[in-house]
Amino acid sequence: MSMIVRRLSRAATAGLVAAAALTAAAHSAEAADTLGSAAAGQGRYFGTAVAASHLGESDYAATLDREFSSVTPENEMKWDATEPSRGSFTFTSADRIVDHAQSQGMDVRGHTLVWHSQLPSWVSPLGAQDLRTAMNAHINGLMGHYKGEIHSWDVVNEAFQDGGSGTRRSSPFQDKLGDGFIEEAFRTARAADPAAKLCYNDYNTDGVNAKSNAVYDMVKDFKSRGVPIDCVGFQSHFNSNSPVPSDYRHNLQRFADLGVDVQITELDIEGSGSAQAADYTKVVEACLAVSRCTGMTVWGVTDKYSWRSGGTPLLFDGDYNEKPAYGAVLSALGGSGGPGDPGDPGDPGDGASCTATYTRTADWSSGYNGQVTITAGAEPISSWTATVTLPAQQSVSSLWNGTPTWSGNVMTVRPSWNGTLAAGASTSFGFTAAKNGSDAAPTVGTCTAS
Ligand code: 9MR
Repeated sequence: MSMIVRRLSRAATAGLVAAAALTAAAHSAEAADTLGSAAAGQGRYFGTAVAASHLGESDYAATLDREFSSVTPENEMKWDATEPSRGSFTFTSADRIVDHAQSQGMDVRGHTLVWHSQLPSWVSPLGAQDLRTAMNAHINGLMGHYKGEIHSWDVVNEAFQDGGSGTRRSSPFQDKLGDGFIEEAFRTARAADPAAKLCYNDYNTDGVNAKSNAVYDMVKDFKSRGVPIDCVGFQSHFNSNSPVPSDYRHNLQRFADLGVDVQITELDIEGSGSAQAADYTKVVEACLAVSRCTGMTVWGVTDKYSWRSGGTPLLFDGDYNEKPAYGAVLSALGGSGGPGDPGDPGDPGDGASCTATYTRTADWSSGYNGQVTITAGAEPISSWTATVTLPAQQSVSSLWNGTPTWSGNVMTVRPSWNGTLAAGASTSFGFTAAKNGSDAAPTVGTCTAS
């Protein structure tokens, strides 16, 4: 058997849990106007998925550390990352996240122990008995390493089929071990770390439907037979094809009524502006209306690193500006100091913010028309400034709906008549440029607002 590369129990060896608890108290006392502290005021955590590879980026880490009270490693605790070959555990990336979280007084959600996806190739060919042994060894290896350090574990992830039938999804575990694999995983998990909340986690179970009914029946059965389960995670990946269900709160409540906690585990909502903000408000309000909804996790810090980055589904844009959705969440959580309040640590200026995006609206051989759309953040604004850097050869012959000043090939544009924007509202300016041999796109810099 190969060497198991792990410390037996990080908490036991380093006394980190006690240290983290102390820092946690300081964390929530200091920051009264952040997602984490506002949620704490409601008795909830507010978390985010985190990638170890971004922790070294100062703006990423600053936003993470300021706003969130819980983290979920986005990929680093998955089977392929932690046990790439049988019996050989590697925790380097996951440890980085856990260490970072603890140094900031944040809690950690464990994601995930048994899942059909991101499985290393050695797992699928195993015969039934061997697979059972490997599954239990994996649970014991991971949970043992982090014993006492994880508030909730996604023990089994996405074991039910999408669509109308409410049947189990085909996977090596389901196909070889049968329906009982989930129960076995939960029993093994309870013994491995009795302090961790044990969750079943899935998507498209956010409203009442055949899939959520099947999960509901399983949880009910587990509770009636004493199979250890403490919580159900609702991933809550929403977009126009899968909107926030109108019976979301009702669905959370019916699970809670079975005697389990519910958690919103991977929240993201594609969209922008006030419509996205309104959807986020619905989700937060649903959780707050269910006393056993113990916390929410968004699936990433910034739009630019989201698994659905094209859908801009998160609370901070690619420049870490607070989006209207951020203000909506903070306010739904009862946060006292949203953007615009003096003292809001996320926005130390006057709270005004904006984003600028560029599109080419017309194109011909010697020139083009460009358009820059300015969108106000979570607060109304009375003015904005956007910079546009043109390729050196190009020159601008006319500009409308804005007032430019020039420094070399950098054009700084301020409003002409269109400085005042409501929260989340947009305006745009346009310009005609001569290519002079370069067809490259201009670069739009950070938008500033007042
Ligand atoms: O966000 C994760 C992405 O970086 C990975 O490439 C992907 C691989 O499957 O997993 C994503 O996270 C998923 C999560 O683990 C389970 N629920 C769905 C999430 C989004 O796909």
